[in-house]
Amino acid sequence: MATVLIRNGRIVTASEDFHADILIEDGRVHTIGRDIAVGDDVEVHDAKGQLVFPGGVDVHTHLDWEFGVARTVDTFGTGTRAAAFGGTTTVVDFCNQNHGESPLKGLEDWHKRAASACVDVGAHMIMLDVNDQALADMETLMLREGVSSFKLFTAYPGVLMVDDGVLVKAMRVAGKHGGQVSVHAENGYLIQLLVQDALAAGNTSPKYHMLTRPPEAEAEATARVIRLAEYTGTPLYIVHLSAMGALQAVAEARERGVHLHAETCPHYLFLDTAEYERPGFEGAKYVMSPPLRTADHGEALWRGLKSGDLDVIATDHCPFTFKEEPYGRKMSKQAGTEAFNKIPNGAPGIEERMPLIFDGFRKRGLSLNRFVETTATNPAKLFGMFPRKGTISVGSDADIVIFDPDETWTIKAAENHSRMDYSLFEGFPVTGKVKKVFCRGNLIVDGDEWLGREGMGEYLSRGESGLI
Ligand code: DUC
Ligand code: ZN
Ligand code: ZN
Repeated sequence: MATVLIRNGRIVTASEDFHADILIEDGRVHTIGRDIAVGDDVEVHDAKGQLVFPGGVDVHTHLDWEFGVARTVDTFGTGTRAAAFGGTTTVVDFCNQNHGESPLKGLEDWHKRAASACVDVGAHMIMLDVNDQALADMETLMLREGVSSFKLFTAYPGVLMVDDGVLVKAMRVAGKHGGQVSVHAENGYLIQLLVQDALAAGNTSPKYHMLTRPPEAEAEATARVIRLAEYTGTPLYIVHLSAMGALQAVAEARERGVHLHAETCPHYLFLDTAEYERPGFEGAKYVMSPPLRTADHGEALWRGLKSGDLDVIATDHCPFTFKEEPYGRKMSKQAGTEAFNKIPNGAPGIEERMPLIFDGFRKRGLSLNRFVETTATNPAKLFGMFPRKGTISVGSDADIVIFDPDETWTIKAAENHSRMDYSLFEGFPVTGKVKKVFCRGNLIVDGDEWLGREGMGEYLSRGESGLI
């Protein structure tokens, strides 16, 4: 493996901001210092005038994933290549237990699909059928398989939802071995009722997805699961937080000292309910759960990022194309033309996250350190990958992004690298562009050129959930 020198860059981590060179050997950061002298055999990259930060860590993706009758369109190969073009070099993806099966079987299936990954990948386990054997399997997952986080749902009754007793059982087991429970927190029964009401009234268009999943459903479920975590003492992570009532519950719990962390996603920061007023079926592009909220919720989330009540920005990349062709109806929003509750639930974003957040943070006066912290360091710490991932320090994996903070460009789905035929952020002007990306010292993105390959990603056996 080549020895690599990145010189003259401005290195930004969650806590530092300084000019230095980085020498990479055997895929790891070997030396950080000024004016490192090397021989002709070393691959040198000049980062003068550029930022150099750790590769992004996206801890919320659904690649090649069967979701009810739908399936996400990106493979691990296409999804992680897109991630890399956007400056993300670590992905933690959701695999799931199937009803009546062991979660270990779910992980085995996931490994086959994940074999095409171009960047390093870990797995969270979605628990659906939490019987005694599954609880024992959770221990095996943590102790033997490197899966230290579990997702449970308080939404989708009859499909994904678990009751509060199950949540407590899972929390107890996860807590025994330093694991963590993540929760999709929306009140499933309230949503079910509102969906029935809407359909009975003949309201089938995409915007009813939003109208039947009100912020109160999220606020209630978030406050409830926080109390359960408070009782068990197990670290809790709220995924894709979108509503200010939910954020308030997080902030209050933190005041009480609850071991709790929360994630939001770029779409909740940059978009609002106006997207559901688009003509025809276009609103289906924005059908994800929780749905987009009114702009005041977005403003509250930005405040949460400033105050520290929100710790992580991840994508919830759950891609279904808008058009049916070429990947078929199962992978397309068109599967739901009959009614909003049949629209495959999820949206893309794996490639846009880092530049979009960089630009948003700059405009909102959040620091570069906080940008790195929320997009790389915190997720690496919370999900047991730090300091191998999420920072630039001696001994860390050389996952590094060279980033031009001044280049202005426009987001266009047609220029993205995933299989998706739309972007939630189409036409957004962005200042700040990924120029080069290294994954364990390998240059995998050089401008518009792809130098990586499918299968080069390694499986990340993760450890205990860390503190931040
Ligand atoms: N929750 C997710 O995290 N992703 C896709 C759909 C959902 O409900
Ligand atoms: Zn969810
Ligand atoms: Zn998700």
